[in-house]
Amino acid sequence: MRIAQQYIVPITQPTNPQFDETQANPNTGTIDSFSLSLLPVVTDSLINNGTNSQLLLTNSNDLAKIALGAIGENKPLLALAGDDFVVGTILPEPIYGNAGNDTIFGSGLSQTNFELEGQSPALGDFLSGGKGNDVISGGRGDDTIWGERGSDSLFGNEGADTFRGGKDDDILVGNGGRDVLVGEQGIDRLWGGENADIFVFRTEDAVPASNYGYEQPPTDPITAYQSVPADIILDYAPGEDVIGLAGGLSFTDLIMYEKYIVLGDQRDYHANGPFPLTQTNRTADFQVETSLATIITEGSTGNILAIVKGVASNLISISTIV
Ligand SMILES: [Ca+2]
Ligand SMILES: [Ca+2]
Ligand SMILES: [Ca+2]
Repeated sequence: MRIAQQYIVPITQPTNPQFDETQANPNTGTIDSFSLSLLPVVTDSLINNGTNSQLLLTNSNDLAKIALGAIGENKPLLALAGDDFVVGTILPEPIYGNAGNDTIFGSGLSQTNFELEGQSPALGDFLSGGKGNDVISGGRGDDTIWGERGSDSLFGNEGADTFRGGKDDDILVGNGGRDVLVGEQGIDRLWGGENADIFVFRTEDAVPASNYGYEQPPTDPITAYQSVPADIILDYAPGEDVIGLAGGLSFTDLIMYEKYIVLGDQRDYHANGPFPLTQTNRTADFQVETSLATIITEGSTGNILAIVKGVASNLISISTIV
């Protein structure tokens, strides 16, 4: 399923070319009024703490656009503490946000319109959010994106990307390419986007089934609303996407059943992608949606491994991941 174009880069267009660091809001991924072209360009010579094996930013809130070739496979960038805003280049780069609510773009961005620049490289970036609630976009290439601790929003963009959400409740959006999405701990929302994607689940991340869902669509959805208890796939494409079982689980260990679930806020569970991070004109009116869902549980415990929105159980393809 296609993810809307607006999710490719979750930041807003700058309205004022004047650079003003205080206007940046790495927590939400928004930039209110500075131009990307005025971001400090990070090169070897500008880094006091650099060594031959790594580049270090500071423990404050850093804004950094990496110079082409300044880091690479054997020389990662460590943003350290603070809410950092880091933009990489078209080359494959390892970037660690470390502590703080970081915003990381793996590929270069055009300086004028925030579109992805350059051609798709053969190799992708390794992007790690570390602690804190991070916003990470892979850009072009086959990226590896780890949210780690905190409620992270991870966007693969183009290429076959591999995600690990880590602890806490994350948003994983694969976009184009054959992506591998692993939400890990917490209640994660998963969108594969275009192409055949693999959603991976493990025994240790499963949650107690409680009494989730209904046998028939509730007559009064507002009062029937239940919060989602486990990882949920919002755009599963039958015949394309696959559920991958890790950690020794196999198809015979599963029990799958169908329920009607009442999702709220509906806008957070739309098949086309999450509510845009930068869209602030969200009104207070709470919206619910009733949907058929397949609940995938571990037979021995009854724990929920995953919820698949809008798809009957006989249309779901299961595969064991070694
Ligand atoms: Ca940081
Ligand atoms: Ca994080
Ligand atoms: Ca997670």
